[in-house]
Amino acid sequence: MDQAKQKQIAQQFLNEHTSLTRRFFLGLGATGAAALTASPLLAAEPDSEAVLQKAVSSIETWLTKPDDFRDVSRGKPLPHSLDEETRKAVGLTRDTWSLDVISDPENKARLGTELSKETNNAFRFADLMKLAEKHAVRFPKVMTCLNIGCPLGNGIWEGVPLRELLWLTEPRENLRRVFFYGYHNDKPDQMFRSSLPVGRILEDPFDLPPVILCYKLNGEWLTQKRGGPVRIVVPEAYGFKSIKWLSHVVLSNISHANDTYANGNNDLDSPLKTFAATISVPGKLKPGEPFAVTGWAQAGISGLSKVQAWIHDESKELPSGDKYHETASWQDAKLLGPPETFGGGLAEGRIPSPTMNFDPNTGRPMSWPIRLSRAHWAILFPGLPAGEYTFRCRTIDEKGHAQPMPRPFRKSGHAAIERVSIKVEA
Ligand SMILES: Nc1nc2c(c(=O)[nH]1)N[C@H]1C(S)=C(S)[C@@H](COP(=O)(O)O)O[C@H]1N2
Ligand SMILES: [Mo]
Repeated sequence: MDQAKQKQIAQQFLNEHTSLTRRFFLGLGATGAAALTASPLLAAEPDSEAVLQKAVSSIETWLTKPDDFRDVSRGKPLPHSLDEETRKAVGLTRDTWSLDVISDPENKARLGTELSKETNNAFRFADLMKLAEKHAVRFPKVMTCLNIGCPLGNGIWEGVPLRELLWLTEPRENLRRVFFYGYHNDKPDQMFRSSLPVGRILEDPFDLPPVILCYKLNGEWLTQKRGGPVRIVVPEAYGFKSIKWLSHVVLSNISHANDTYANGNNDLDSPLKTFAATISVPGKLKPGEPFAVTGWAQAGISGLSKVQAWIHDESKELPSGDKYHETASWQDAKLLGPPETFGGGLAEGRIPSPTMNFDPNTGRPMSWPIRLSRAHWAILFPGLPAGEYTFRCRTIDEKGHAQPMPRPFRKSGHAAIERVSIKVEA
């Protein structure tokens, strides 16, 4: 990368982050701000703000640019690597896309009509746009792979509730599950399939956003890489439910999940976990040197009320029988408030209106942090004496459960408490 380009990126980054320290201090609120002036740490250390400023400047923007999502797609070749001509030929452009919505031949659901290429009435992009005029919704969601510890990206997803498509088939009886898959090079062994109970599609329990046929991300058409022209997005689920390059929706009377992800011992019904991890931790410090730690947190299905941190002196033994460190002296970190600009390549940096969780007039969030999305946090520490330490962080969800509970099982999604070593040396 040339220097000018690097400089431009750095400048843009600063624009998105200059308000972060303000977010930190303002977020403390009136009582917090008063406590802050009285804080021995800040009174004694005029450098603390600089320390914090430096640490928060490494925090990513709240939204991720579509191209910056981490990609874990399967397929040989990857469907998004196909050239335009091939994509046209296989229906992976908006003007060539079509979707079959059919009854499962092996577990038949009784439908009034099927929509398919075979009967020349497949569902097309123009049909989707017609439904969108009346039913389009937008919501923020973090995309996270069940098998990866870090979110792939955070976005504003736009689409039409999948139920609107189901109604077009006039379902009558024997419909218990819906499964879906995308373009997979016409090779059965490359098929990547996911499924949901029909009830989750028809209704949105506990005010969750609906399961959607998604065609936009952060206000722009869904790119090939993100699964365009159309993908499924399941708000509360791990990434494997959100099928890319959607080509088939199958209405079935099968009584159990039949997802490709059943292979590999994955927990298919596990919703997004609440958990935290670090972005920057100083690995080496001088004795008495104040320092800041920053990180992100995923607000899972059970919400996020707190991020906590704990520094353990390695010369001391950990109490036995406390595998999840429930009795440790955890300290509350500061959850950063909503940023002034959200990043992610939004046009004019504004959240499109309307978007669930955001005020349609001001474009500002109505509550924070937002469930099923990402949040950021920071914490300042006074200096430590020379020695070796372990920094740990965890979340407390809205029900008061500390990470990694209630499910510490890895195959239900990452929830482990992160550990980072800190060395303090003269
Ligand atoms: N068709 C298809 N859809 C897919 C996949 C795939 O391999 N093929 N991978 C899934 C998995 S495992 C994840 S975690 C998400 C990742 O979404 P992203 O690439 O937009 O980050 O896509 C899901 N959808
Ligand atoms: Mo995944």
